[in-house]
Amino acid sequence: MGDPLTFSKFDFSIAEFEKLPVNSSKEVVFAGRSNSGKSSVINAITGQKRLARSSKTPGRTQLINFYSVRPGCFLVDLPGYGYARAPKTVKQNWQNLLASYLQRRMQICGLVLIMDIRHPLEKLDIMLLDIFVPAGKPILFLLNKADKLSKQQALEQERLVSSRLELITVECYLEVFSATQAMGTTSVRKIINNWIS
Ligand SMILES: Nc1nc2c(ncn2[C@@H]2O[C@H](COP(=O)(O)OP(=O)(O)OP(=O)(O)O)[C@@H](O)[C@H]2O)c(=O)[nH]1
Ligand SMILES: [Mg+2]
Repeated sequence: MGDPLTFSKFDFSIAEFEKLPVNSSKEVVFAGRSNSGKSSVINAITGQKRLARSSKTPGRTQLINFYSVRPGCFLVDLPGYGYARAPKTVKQNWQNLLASYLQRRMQICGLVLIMDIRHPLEKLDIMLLDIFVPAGKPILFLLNKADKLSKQQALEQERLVSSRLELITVECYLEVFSATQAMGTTSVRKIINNWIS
């Protein structure tokens, strides 16, 4: 039998957090800056080239996309943050809704925070962590686009991030990843499967 994640199917999109599904028991949330590779990572771990739409234009994913792994169990692809096209009031409203989703949604069983390995833990990533950490749930830090660095440089970035994660009080995982080269997929799948099992 193949990995359960490879059976993922696009289920639906919502534009507002008020429309969250009621028939959900588990949600793994994928968050990160715009263009960090969230959609590409979802494609890599599900082994499907076109499940989530990836794009060179930042801010492409405007909706919250739900991919079902099995009935009631979802991978949730959030729109990327840090893309400054929306008006300030719209962004503020969105941030408030995102915060209440991340803090109160019982179904969330883990957060995958996707970062470009060359620019990890930026201001908006830290803001997101400040919101999510109090929920006490596990976090997987994914250093994506590792193919853009040499092995040595990637290792240095991993060490740097790892030292900063010592301060985090919840269960943490750190993985060097490349969506384009499917690097790190085995360990990432293992962690997520453990969360949703
Ligand atoms: N070299 C390299 N490029 C990558 C990798 N992952 C994603 N990309 C590229 O980065 C760009 C953005 O990828 P997406 O997956 O669309 O990023 P996203 O975070 O979903 O973006 P938004 O939905 O706009 O927030 C695309 O051009 C991808 O091909 C990777 O591991 N290595
Ligand atoms: Mg996307």
